[in-house]
Amino acid sequence: MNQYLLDVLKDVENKHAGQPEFVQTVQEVFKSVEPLVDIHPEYEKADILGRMVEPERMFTFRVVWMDDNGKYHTNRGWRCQFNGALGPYKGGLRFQKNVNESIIKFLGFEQVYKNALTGLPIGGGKGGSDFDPAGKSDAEILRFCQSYMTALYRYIGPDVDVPAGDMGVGKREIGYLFGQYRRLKGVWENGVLTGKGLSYGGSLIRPEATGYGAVYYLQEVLKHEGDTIEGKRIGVSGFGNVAWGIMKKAAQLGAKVTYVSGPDGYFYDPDGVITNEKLAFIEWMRANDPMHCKPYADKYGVKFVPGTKFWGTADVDVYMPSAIQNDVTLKWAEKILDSGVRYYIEVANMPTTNEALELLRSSKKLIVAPSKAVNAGGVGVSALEMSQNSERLVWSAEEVDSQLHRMMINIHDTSAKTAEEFGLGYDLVSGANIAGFQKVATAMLEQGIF
Ligand code: 2IT
Repeated sequence: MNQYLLDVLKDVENKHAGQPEFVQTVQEVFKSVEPLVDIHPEYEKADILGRMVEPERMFTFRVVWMDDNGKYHTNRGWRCQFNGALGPYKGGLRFQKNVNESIIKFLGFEQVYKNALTGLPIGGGKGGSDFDPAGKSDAEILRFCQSYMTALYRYIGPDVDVPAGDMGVGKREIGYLFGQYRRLKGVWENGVLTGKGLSYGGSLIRPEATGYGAVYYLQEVLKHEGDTIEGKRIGVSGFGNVAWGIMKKAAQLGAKVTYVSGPDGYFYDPDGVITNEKLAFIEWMRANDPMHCKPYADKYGVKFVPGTKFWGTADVDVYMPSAIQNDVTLKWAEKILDSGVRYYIEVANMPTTNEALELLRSSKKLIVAPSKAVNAGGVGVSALEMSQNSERLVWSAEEVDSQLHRMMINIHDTSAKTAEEFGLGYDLVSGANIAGFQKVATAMLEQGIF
Protein backbone atom coordinates (compact mmCIF):
# COMPACT_ATOMS: atom_id res chain seq x y z
CA MET A 1 0.00 0.00 0.00
CA ASN A 2 1.05 3.62 -0.58
CA GLN A 3 3.23 4.50 2.41
CA TYR A 4 1.79 7.94 3.00
CA LEU A 5 -1.74 6.59 2.87
CA LEU A 6 -0.80 3.75 5.19
CA ASP A 7 0.75 6.16 7.71
CA VAL A 8 -2.33 8.37 7.85
CA LEU A 9 -4.60 5.34 8.11
CA LYS A 10 -2.52 3.83 10.95
CA ASP A 11 -2.65 7.14 12.74
CA VAL A 12 -6.45 7.26 12.43
CA GLU A 13 -6.74 3.66 13.65
CA ASN A 14 -4.56 4.41 16.68
CA LYS A 15 -6.00 7.79 17.54
CA HIS A 16 -9.63 6.85 17.08
CA ALA A 17 -9.74 3.26 18.24
CA GLY A 18 -12.90 4.11 20.18
CA GLN A 19 -14.65 5.38 17.04
CA PRO A 20 -15.28 2.23 14.99
CA GLU A 21 -17.72 3.72 12.46
CA PHE A 22 -15.37 6.60 11.69
CA VAL A 23 -12.36 4.30 11.28
CA GLN A 24 -14.47 2.03 9.06
CA THR A 25 -15.42 4.76 6.61
CA VAL A 26 -11.86 6.12 6.43
CA GLN A 27 -10.53 2.61 5.70
CA GLU A 28 -13.13 2.11 2.98
CA VAL A 29 -12.51 5.43 1.22
CA PHE A 30 -8.71 5.33 1.57
CA LYS A 31 -8.51 1.87 0.10
CA SER A 32 -10.37 3.10 -2.97
CA VAL A 33 -8.37 6.26 -3.49
CA GLU A 34 -4.95 4.63 -3.38
CA PRO A 35 -4.45 4.75 -7.19
CA LEU A 36 -5.25 8.47 -7.09
CA VAL A 37 -2.84 9.14 -4.24
CA ASP A 38 -0.15 7.16 -6.08
CA ILE A 39 -0.20 9.55 -9.03
CA HIS A 40 -0.49 12.72 -6.93
CA PRO A 41 2.67 13.04 -4.84
CA GLU A 42 1.67 16.64 -4.13
CA TYR A 43 -1.07 15.27 -1.86
CA GLU A 44 1.59 14.15 0.58
CA LYS A 45 3.44 17.44 0.48
CA ALA A 46 0.24 19.32 1.27
CA ASP A 47 -0.86 16.59 3.68
CA ILE A 48 -4.20 16.27 1.94
CA LEU A 49 -4.99 12.91 3.57
CA GLY A 50 -4.10 14.13 7.05
CA ARG A 51 -6.40 17.09 6.53
CA MET A 52 -9.20 14.97 5.10
CA VAL A 53 -9.54 12.94 8.30
CA GLU A 54 -9.54 15.93 10.64
CA PRO A 55 -12.81 17.91 10.70
CA GLU A 56 -12.27 21.63 10.15
CA ARG A 57 -14.33 22.16 13.27
CA MET A 58 -16.46 19.98 15.50
CA PHE A 59 -18.26 20.81 18.70
CA THR A 60 -20.62 19.43 21.27
CA PHE A 61 -23.19 21.31 23.24
CA ARG A 62 -25.61 20.77 26.08
CA VAL A 63 -29.28 20.57 25.18
CA VAL A 64 -31.61 20.87 28.15
CA TRP A 65 -35.33 20.46 27.66
CA MET A 66 -38.39 20.05 29.83
CA ASP A 67 -40.79 17.13 29.47
CA ASP A 68 -44.55 17.39 29.80
CA ASN A 69 -44.36 16.72 33.53
CA GLY A 70 -42.01 19.63 34.13
CA LYS A 71 -38.94 17.43 34.57
CA TYR A 72 -35.65 18.55 33.02
CA HIS A 73 -33.51 16.34 30.79
CA THR A 74 -30.00 16.88 29.48
CA ASN A 75 -28.83 15.59 26.09
CA ARG A 76 -25.72 16.10 24.06
CA GLY A 77 -25.76 17.84 20.69
CA TRP A 78 -23.02 17.71 18.02
CA ARG A 79 -22.16 19.54 14.85
CA CYS A 80 -19.25 18.44 12.73
CA GLN A 81 -18.16 20.96 10.07
CA PHE A 82 -15.99 18.48 8.27
CA ASN A 83 -14.85 20.12 5.07
CA GLY A 84 -15.78 23.47 3.59
CA ALA A 85 -13.56 23.50 0.51
CA LEU A 86 -16.48 23.29 -1.93
CA GLY A 87 -19.13 25.37 -0.20
CA PRO A 88 -21.00 25.93 3.06
CA TYR A 89 -20.94 22.84 5.27
CA LYS A 90 -24.02 20.81 4.38
CA GLY A 91 -25.52 17.74 5.93
CA GLY A 92 -28.29 16.47 8.11
CA LEU A 93 -29.01 16.19 11.80
CA ARG A 94 -29.63 12.76 13.29
CA PHE A 95 -31.65 12.49 16.51
CA GLN A 96 -31.36 8.95 17.82
CA LYS A 97 -30.47 7.61 21.23
CA ASN A 98 -27.34 5.73 20.16
CA VAL A 99 -25.79 8.68 18.29
CA ASN A 100 -22.21 9.37 19.37
CA GLU A 101 -19.13 11.18 18.10
CA SER A 102 -18.04 8.24 15.95
CA ILE A 103 -21.38 8.12 14.14
CA ILE A 104 -21.47 11.88 13.55
CA LYS A 105 -17.90 11.81 12.18
CA PHE A 106 -18.52 8.84 9.89
CA LEU A 107 -21.61 10.54 8.50
CA GLY A 108 -19.73 13.83 8.10
CA PHE A 109 -16.82 12.13 6.30
CA GLU A 110 -19.17 10.37 3.88
CA GLN A 111 -21.05 13.61 3.33
CA VAL A 112 -17.94 15.43 2.08
CA TYR A 113 -17.46 13.14 -0.95
CA LYS A 114 -21.16 12.61 -1.53
CA ASN A 115 -21.72 16.33 -1.72
CA ALA A 116 -18.79 16.69 -4.09
CA LEU A 117 -20.40 14.11 -6.39
CA THR A 118 -23.59 16.17 -6.70
CA GLY A 119 -21.58 18.76 -8.66
CA LEU A 120 -23.13 21.52 -6.55
CA PRO A 121 -21.29 23.98 -4.28
CA ILE A 122 -21.69 22.32 -0.90
CA GLY A 123 -19.10 21.30 1.68
CA GLY A 124 -19.69 18.41 4.06
CA GLY A 125 -21.02 18.41 7.60
CA LYS A 126 -23.24 16.46 9.94
CA GLY A 127 -24.79 16.81 13.35
CA GLY A 128 -27.27 15.38 15.73
CA SER A 129 -28.07 14.41 19.25
CA ASP A 130 -28.45 11.38 21.47
CA PHE A 131 -32.00 12.55 22.14
CA ASP A 132 -34.48 9.70 21.63
CA PRO A 133 -37.57 10.99 19.81
CA ALA A 134 -39.46 7.71 20.38
CA GLY A 135 -42.61 8.25 22.40
CA LYS A 136 -42.09 11.99 22.86
CA SER A 137 -45.07 14.32 22.63
CA ASP A 138 -45.23 17.05 20.05
CA ALA A 139 -44.65 19.66 22.76
CA GLU A 140 -41.55 17.79 23.97
CA ILE A 141 -40.17 17.65 20.43
CA LEU A 142 -40.84 21.39 20.10
CA ARG A 143 -39.00 22.22 23.33
CA PHE A 144 -36.10 19.98 22.43
CA CYS A 145 -35.73 21.53 18.97
CA GLN A 146 -35.88 25.04 20.41
CA SER A 147 -33.15 24.25 22.94
CA TYR A 148 -31.08 22.57 20.25
CA MET A 149 -31.24 25.60 17.98
CA THR A 150 -30.57 28.00 20.83
CA ALA A 151 -27.23 26.25 21.29
CA LEU A 152 -26.44 26.01 17.57
CA TYR A 153 -27.72 29.16 15.84
CA ARG A 154 -24.56 31.24 16.24
CA TYR A 155 -22.51 28.71 14.30
CA ILE A 156 -24.68 28.14 11.23
CA GLY A 157 -26.14 30.28 8.43
CA PRO A 158 -27.04 30.14 4.72
CA ASP A 159 -23.40 30.84 3.75
CA VAL A 160 -21.82 29.07 6.72
CA ASP A 161 -23.39 25.74 7.52
CA VAL A 162 -26.78 24.43 6.42
CA PRO A 163 -28.24 21.51 8.40
CA ALA A 164 -31.15 19.36 7.23
CA GLY A 165 -32.92 16.21 8.38
CA ASP A 166 -31.60 12.70 8.87
CA MET A 167 -33.04 9.91 11.03
CA GLY A 168 -35.36 11.36 13.67
CA VAL A 169 -35.45 14.75 12.01
CA GLY A 170 -38.16 15.42 9.44
CA LYS A 171 -40.29 18.31 8.28
CA ARG A 172 -41.80 18.90 11.72
CA GLU A 173 -38.42 19.15 13.45
CA ILE A 174 -36.97 21.34 10.69
CA GLY A 175 -39.96 23.66 11.12
CA TYR A 176 -39.42 23.97 14.87
CA LEU A 177 -35.66 24.46 14.39
CA PHE A 178 -36.22 27.14 11.77
CA GLY A 179 -38.82 28.95 13.87
CA GLN A 180 -36.35 29.21 16.72
CA TYR A 181 -33.51 30.32 14.41
CA ARG A 182 -35.70 33.09 13.00
CA ARG A 183 -36.79 34.15 16.47
CA LEU A 184 -33.20 34.37 17.71
CA LYS A 185 -31.67 36.05 14.65
CA GLY A 186 -34.54 38.32 13.72
CA VAL A 187 -33.78 37.95 10.02
CA TRP A 188 -35.28 36.05 7.12
CA GLU A 189 -32.60 33.52 6.29
CA ASN A 190 -34.53 30.47 5.23
CA GLY A 191 -31.51 29.07 3.38
CA VAL A 192 -30.09 28.13 6.80
CA LEU A 193 -31.93 24.80 6.80
CA THR A 194 -33.26 22.49 4.10
CA GLY A 195 -36.12 20.03 4.13
CA LYS A 196 -38.44 22.86 5.13
CA GLY A 197 -42.21 22.98 4.66
CA LEU A 198 -43.36 24.28 1.29
CA SER A 199 -44.97 27.43 2.71
CA TYR A 200 -41.69 28.91 3.94
CA GLY A 201 -39.11 27.90 1.34
CA GLY A 202 -39.04 24.14 1.22
CA SER A 203 -38.49 22.54 -2.18
CA LEU A 204 -40.94 20.37 -4.02
CA ILE A 205 -39.57 16.81 -4.41
CA ARG A 206 -37.19 17.17 -1.42
CA PRO A 207 -39.12 14.53 0.61
CA GLU A 208 -38.96 12.12 -2.32
CA ALA A 209 -35.48 13.09 -3.53
CA THR A 210 -33.30 10.45 -1.85
CA GLY A 211 -35.50 7.54 -2.90
CA TYR A 212 -36.23 8.91 -6.37
CA GLY A 213 -32.53 9.57 -6.90
CA ALA A 214 -31.65 6.04 -5.82
CA VAL A 215 -34.06 4.58 -8.38
CA TYR A 216 -32.75 6.90 -11.12
CA TYR A 217 -29.26 5.67 -10.28
CA LEU A 218 -30.45 2.06 -10.41
CA GLN A 219 -31.90 2.76 -13.85
CA GLU A 220 -28.46 3.83 -15.07
CA VAL A 221 -26.87 0.68 -13.70
CA LEU A 222 -29.51 -1.41 -15.44
CA LYS A 223 -28.99 0.50 -18.67
CA HIS A 224 -25.27 -0.18 -18.45
CA GLU A 225 -26.06 -3.89 -18.16
CA GLY A 226 -28.46 -3.81 -21.12
CA ASP A 227 -31.34 -4.34 -18.71
CA THR A 228 -34.42 -2.26 -17.82
CA ILE A 229 -36.34 -1.39 -14.69
CA GLU A 230 -39.73 -2.66 -15.86
CA GLY A 231 -40.87 -5.62 -13.84
CA LYS A 232 -37.93 -5.55 -11.45
CA ARG A 233 -38.69 -6.79 -7.93
CA ILE A 234 -36.86 -4.94 -5.19
CA GLY A 235 -36.14 -5.76 -1.55
CA VAL A 236 -35.60 -2.77 0.75
CA SER A 237 -34.68 -2.67 4.39
CA GLY A 238 -36.38 0.07 6.34
CA PHE A 239 -39.60 1.93 5.69
CA GLY A 240 -38.52 5.48 6.46
CA ASN A 241 -38.47 8.44 4.16
CA VAL A 242 -35.84 6.97 1.84
CA ALA A 243 -37.49 3.57 1.39
CA TRP A 244 -40.84 5.30 0.81
CA GLY A 245 -39.33 7.36 -2.04
CA ILE A 246 -37.92 4.18 -3.60
CA MET A 247 -41.30 2.43 -3.41
CA LYS A 248 -43.03 5.39 -5.03
CA LYS A 249 -40.59 5.88 -7.90
CA ALA A 250 -40.26 2.13 -8.52
CA ALA A 251 -44.05 1.93 -8.87
CA GLN A 252 -44.09 4.87 -11.31
CA LEU A 253 -41.51 3.14 -13.49
CA GLY A 254 -43.20 -0.27 -13.58
CA ALA A 255 -41.05 -1.96 -10.93
CA LYS A 256 -42.16 -2.95 -7.43
CA VAL A 257 -40.84 -3.25 -3.89
CA THR A 258 -41.95 -6.66 -2.68
CA TYR A 259 -39.86 -7.21 0.45
CA VAL A 260 -39.60 -4.69 3.29
CA SER A 261 -37.92 -5.18 6.64
CA GLY A 262 -38.11 -3.33 9.93
CA PRO A 263 -36.65 -3.81 13.41
CA ASP A 264 -39.29 -6.50 14.09
CA GLY A 265 -38.81 -8.68 10.98
CA TYR A 266 -39.91 -8.44 7.36
CA PHE A 267 -42.98 -8.71 5.17
CA TYR A 268 -43.44 -10.04 1.65
CA ASP A 269 -46.05 -8.46 -0.57
CA PRO A 270 -45.96 -10.22 -3.97
CA ASP A 271 -48.08 -7.45 -5.54
CA GLY A 272 -45.61 -4.83 -4.33
CA VAL A 273 -46.01 -1.64 -2.32
CA ILE A 274 -47.34 0.21 -5.34
CA THR A 275 -50.77 1.73 -4.70
CA ASN A 276 -51.25 5.18 -3.21
CA GLU A 277 -53.09 3.59 -0.34
CA LYS A 278 -50.21 1.28 0.52
CA LEU A 279 -47.70 4.11 0.17
CA ALA A 280 -49.78 6.25 2.50
CA PHE A 281 -49.87 3.39 4.99
CA ILE A 282 -46.06 3.16 4.88
CA GLU A 283 -45.94 6.88 5.74
CA TRP A 284 -48.38 6.32 8.55
CA MET A 285 -46.26 3.47 9.99
CA ARG A 286 -43.12 5.60 9.84
CA ALA A 287 -44.80 8.38 11.79
CA ASN A 288 -46.68 6.23 14.30
CA ASP A 289 -44.93 2.91 14.77
CA PRO A 290 -41.39 3.06 13.37
CA MET A 291 -40.23 -0.07 15.20
CA HIS A 292 -42.72 -2.41 13.51
CA CYS A 293 -43.48 -3.34 9.92
CA LYS A 294 -45.89 -6.13 10.94
CA PRO A 295 -48.91 -3.77 10.84
CA TYR A 296 -48.55 -3.72 7.04
CA ALA A 297 -48.69 -7.51 6.87
CA ASP A 298 -51.73 -7.55 9.16
CA LYS A 299 -53.54 -4.87 7.17
CA TYR A 300 -52.91 -6.33 3.71
CA GLY A 301 -52.93 -10.01 4.64
CA VAL A 302 -49.40 -10.74 3.44
CA LYS A 303 -46.66 -12.89 4.88
CA PHE A 304 -44.69 -11.62 7.88
CA VAL A 305 -41.53 -13.25 9.21
CA PRO A 306 -40.54 -12.04 12.68
CA GLY A 307 -37.09 -11.42 14.08
CA THR A 308 -34.94 -11.75 10.98
CA LYS A 309 -33.84 -10.07 7.75
CA PHE A 310 -34.54 -11.20 4.21
CA TRP A 311 -31.04 -10.71 2.75
CA GLY A 312 -30.19 -13.63 0.53
CA THR A 313 -33.53 -15.38 0.97
CA ALA A 314 -35.86 -12.93 -0.78
CA ASP A 315 -36.81 -13.78 -4.34
CA VAL A 316 -35.96 -10.38 -5.86
CA ASP A 317 -33.85 -8.85 -8.62
CA VAL A 318 -32.41 -5.93 -6.65
CA TYR A 319 -31.39 -5.42 -3.04
CA MET A 320 -31.50 -1.87 -1.70
CA PRO A 321 -30.45 -1.61 1.97
CA SER A 322 -32.12 1.63 3.05
CA ALA A 323 -32.24 1.48 6.83
CA ILE A 324 -29.08 2.13 8.83
CA GLN A 325 -25.31 1.63 8.92
CA ASN A 326 -23.88 -1.89 9.10
CA ASP A 327 -27.21 -3.55 8.31
CA VAL A 328 -25.53 -6.11 6.03
CA THR A 329 -22.80 -8.04 7.81
CA LEU A 330 -20.54 -10.79 6.45
CA LYS A 331 -23.07 -13.51 7.28
CA TRP A 332 -25.77 -11.75 5.23
CA ALA A 333 -23.35 -10.93 2.42
CA GLU A 334 -22.58 -14.64 2.07
CA LYS A 335 -26.27 -15.39 1.69
CA ILE A 336 -26.68 -12.55 -0.80
CA LEU A 337 -23.84 -13.96 -2.90
CA ASP A 338 -25.30 -17.46 -2.82
CA SER A 339 -28.72 -16.18 -3.85
CA GLY A 340 -27.40 -15.10 -7.26
CA VAL A 341 -28.99 -11.63 -7.10
CA ARG A 342 -27.41 -9.31 -9.70
CA TYR A 343 -27.78 -5.87 -8.16
CA TYR A 344 -26.77 -4.69 -4.71
CA ILE A 345 -27.52 -0.97 -4.50
CA GLU A 346 -26.58 0.62 -1.18
CA VAL A 347 -28.88 3.44 -0.16
CA ALA A 348 -28.55 4.07 3.58
CA ASN A 349 -25.26 5.65 4.64
CA MET A 350 -22.68 2.82 4.97
CA PRO A 351 -25.22 -0.03 5.18
CA THR A 352 -22.55 -2.70 4.60
CA THR A 353 -19.69 -3.65 6.92
CA ASN A 354 -16.27 -3.43 5.28
CA GLU A 355 -15.72 -7.19 5.26
CA ALA A 356 -19.18 -7.78 3.76
CA LEU A 357 -18.55 -5.10 1.14
CA GLU A 358 -15.17 -6.62 0.30
CA LEU A 359 -16.76 -10.05 -0.18
CA LEU A 360 -19.51 -8.71 -2.44
CA ARG A 361 -17.18 -6.56 -4.53
CA SER A 362 -14.41 -9.09 -4.99
CA SER A 363 -16.82 -11.85 -6.02
CA LYS A 364 -17.57 -9.99 -9.29
CA LYS A 365 -20.85 -11.88 -9.29
CA LEU A 366 -23.02 -8.86 -8.72
CA ILE A 367 -22.94 -5.13 -9.23
CA VAL A 368 -22.33 -3.13 -6.08
CA ALA A 369 -23.25 0.55 -6.02
CA PRO A 370 -22.10 2.73 -3.10
CA SER A 371 -24.44 4.74 -0.91
CA LYS A 372 -22.52 7.99 -1.17
CA ALA A 373 -23.39 8.05 -4.87
CA VAL A 374 -26.79 6.37 -4.76
CA ASN A 375 -28.30 8.51 -1.98
CA ALA A 376 -26.75 11.81 -3.09
CA GLY A 377 -30.04 12.97 -4.62
CA GLY A 378 -31.29 13.88 -1.15
CA VAL A 379 -28.59 16.37 -0.38
CA GLY A 380 -28.53 17.32 -4.07
CA VAL A 381 -32.12 18.54 -3.89
CA SER A 382 -31.26 20.23 -0.60
CA ALA A 383 -28.71 22.24 -2.57
CA LEU A 384 -31.45 23.07 -5.09
CA GLU A 385 -33.58 24.21 -2.16
CA MET A 386 -30.73 26.55 -1.15
CA SER A 387 -30.62 27.91 -4.72
CA GLN A 388 -34.36 28.61 -4.67
CA ASN A 389 -34.05 30.33 -1.28
CA SER A 390 -31.17 32.48 -2.55
CA GLU A 391 -33.10 33.68 -5.58
CA ARG A 392 -36.38 33.82 -3.63
CA LEU A 393 -38.18 31.79 -6.23
CA VAL A 394 -40.00 28.47 -6.21
CA TRP A 395 -39.32 25.90 -8.89
CA SER A 396 -41.93 23.48 -10.18
CA ALA A 397 -41.86 19.81 -9.22
CA GLU A 398 -41.02 18.99 -12.83
CA GLU A 399 -38.05 21.35 -12.81
CA VAL A 400 -36.62 19.94 -9.56
CA ASP A 401 -37.27 16.35 -10.59
CA SER A 402 -35.60 16.80 -13.97
CA GLN A 403 -32.54 18.40 -12.34
CA LEU A 404 -32.43 15.53 -9.85
CA HIS A 405 -32.65 13.01 -12.68
CA ARG A 406 -29.81 14.67 -14.58
CA MET A 407 -27.74 14.83 -11.40
CA MET A 408 -28.10 11.09 -10.79
CA ILE A 409 -27.23 10.22 -14.39
CA ASN A 410 -24.17 12.43 -14.06
CA ILE A 411 -23.10 10.86 -10.75
CA HIS A 412 -23.38 7.38 -12.21
CA ASP A 413 -21.55 8.33 -15.41
CA THR A 414 -18.79 10.21 -13.60
CA SER A 415 -18.20 7.27 -11.27
CA ALA A 416 -18.15 4.76 -14.14
CA LYS A 417 -15.86 6.94 -16.25
CA THR A 418 -13.45 7.57 -13.37
CA ALA A 419 -13.17 3.86 -12.59
CA GLU A 420 -12.58 3.20 -16.27
CA GLU A 421 -9.81 5.81 -16.41
CA PHE A 422 -8.04 4.10 -13.53
CA GLY A 423 -8.29 0.72 -15.25
CA LEU A 424 -10.75 -0.61 -12.71
CA GLY A 425 -13.55 -1.60 -15.06
CA TYR A 426 -17.15 -0.98 -13.98
CA ASP A 427 -16.27 -0.41 -10.33
CA LEU A 428 -18.84 2.07 -9.06
CA VAL A 429 -17.49 2.05 -5.51
CA SER A 430 -13.94 3.07 -6.39
CA GLY A 431 -15.17 5.37 -9.14
CA ALA A 432 -17.38 7.35 -6.74
CA ASN A 433 -14.73 7.52 -4.03
CA ILE A 434 -12.00 8.66 -6.41
CA ALA A 435 -14.16 11.22 -8.25
CA GLY A 436 -15.50 12.76 -5.04
CA PHE A 437 -12.13 12.74 -3.31
CA GLN A 438 -10.30 14.25 -6.24
CA LYS A 439 -12.68 17.16 -6.52
CA VAL A 440 -12.31 18.05 -2.85
CA ALA A 441 -8.53 17.53 -2.89
CA THR A 442 -8.14 19.82 -5.89
CA ALA A 443 -10.14 22.58 -4.19
CA MET A 444 -8.05 22.23 -1.03
CA LEU A 445 -4.78 22.36 -2.98
CA GLU A 446 -5.86 25.40 -4.97
CA GLN A 447 -6.96 27.21 -1.82
CA GLY A 448 -3.57 26.72 -0.21
CA ILE A 449 -2.69 25.50 3.23
CA PHE A 450 -4.88 26.53 6.12
O1 2IT B 1 -27.30 11.67 4.54
C1 2IT B 1 -27.72 12.63 3.89
O2 2IT B 1 -27.23 12.93 2.80
C2 2IT B 1 -28.83 13.42 4.44
N1 2IT B 1 -29.30 13.10 5.52
C3 2IT B 1 -29.33 14.63 3.72
C4 2IT B 1 -28.52 15.82 4.06
C5 2IT B 1 -29.03 17.13 3.49
O3 2IT B 1 -28.37 18.13 3.79
O4 2IT B 1 -30.05 17.17 2.80
